[in-house]
Amino acid sequence: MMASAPHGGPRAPRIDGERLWRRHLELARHGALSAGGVDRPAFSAIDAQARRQLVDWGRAIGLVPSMDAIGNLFLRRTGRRPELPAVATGSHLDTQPTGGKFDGAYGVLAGLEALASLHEAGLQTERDLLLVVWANEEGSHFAPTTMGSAVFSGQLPLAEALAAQAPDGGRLEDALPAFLAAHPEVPRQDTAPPLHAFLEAHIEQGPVLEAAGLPLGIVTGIQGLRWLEVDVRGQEAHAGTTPGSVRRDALRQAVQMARALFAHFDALGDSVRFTLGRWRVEPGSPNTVPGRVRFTIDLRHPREAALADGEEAIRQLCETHAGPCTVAVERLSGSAPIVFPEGIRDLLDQCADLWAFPRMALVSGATHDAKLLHGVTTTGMLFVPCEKGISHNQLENATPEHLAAGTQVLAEALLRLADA
Ligand code: HGY
Ligand code: MN
Ligand code: MN
Repeated sequence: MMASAPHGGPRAPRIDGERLWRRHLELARHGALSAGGVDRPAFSAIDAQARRQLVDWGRAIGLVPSMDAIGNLFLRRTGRRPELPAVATGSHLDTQPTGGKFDGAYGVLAGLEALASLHEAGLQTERDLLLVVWANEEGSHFAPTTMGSAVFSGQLPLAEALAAQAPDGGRLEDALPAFLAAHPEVPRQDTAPPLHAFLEAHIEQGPVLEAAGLPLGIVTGIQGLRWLEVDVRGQEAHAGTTPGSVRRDALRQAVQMARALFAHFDALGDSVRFTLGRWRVEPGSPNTVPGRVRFTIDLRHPREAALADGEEAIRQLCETHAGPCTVAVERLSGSAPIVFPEGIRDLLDQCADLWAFPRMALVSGATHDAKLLHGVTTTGMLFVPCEKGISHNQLENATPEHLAAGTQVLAEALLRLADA
């Protein structure tokens, strides 16, 4: 059952945009980089520090923290009828290695600010409100991306997540206990709380809203995603004594595969997104012919069929260019495209109307925890612009006004959902 179509004026209290902006700067200190970005790896001590800061801010407005077995952090605001499924909002606090201040953090701080404004206005809702920090959304160290929300929604078994291995060989099952223990004041709560709805606010991480000159986007859906790894094996050899004609050079063949893959996907135009993000060359010595090369593929498209065709083309082209080496292509993870329910998009649109913010509908090019929550509850997303659409980059930037606009609409929608 969705919240009733908003009638009358806005009901949410005015949020404090200055406090919201200030908290982004304070949170960005945890993992601050010299060029203004943030490196806050999932499950690291820095990630735990940022979370402890959030728990302190939450406690100050009466939020009660808990954490589940994969490290998803929940801050609960009790409503008049705690027996009803809660309304949740949030995002993630882990970042890319050269991340920015806003990817993920905005959705968490916008949710905190919405709950703080209700607290200060003395407004209690029917349903509990839950602020959530999903663990390891980026997946850049321990794959897959959106790991915490995938475990919460039952789409990734906990045991499989714990078996995740980082490029340096470290296993999550060895790193997680210290991370969980770094939140001594947060009790464990392993049963997933039932949710009535989940809303996520996020920077767009693309150029559309800024180009349109709009402060807000109502997200219609999220494109599909597949992560693969290509593993090319040849034979290590002496760089000085081994003639090219007898080499089984894994890097030479991997480069030819990459060239063919770029040519293939370039020809498909801008609707497909194809990225070779991480290369591992072994043994990585200047005077030894590489015997093994592994490289990752991040493939995205709004249509599942195009993803399937893309994966098939990847497999064929890698085989074609294997030369004297062998090649294996492994699918690491993936998620199908989703469309958010009309009802929640309409509610967000109407709440934006109540606060007189112009907006547009758009698809998300980036993936988000809301995609995984889509499988277990009614989900929706709000976007605000970021400067030049730059993200996963230290230059990521947004304006206090846009962050406040998205937060105000989020607060209005949460209030209406929690009273439905
Ligand atoms: O990869 C993504 O789309 C997200 O930003 N982690
Ligand atoms: Mn994100
Ligand atoms: Mn990201």
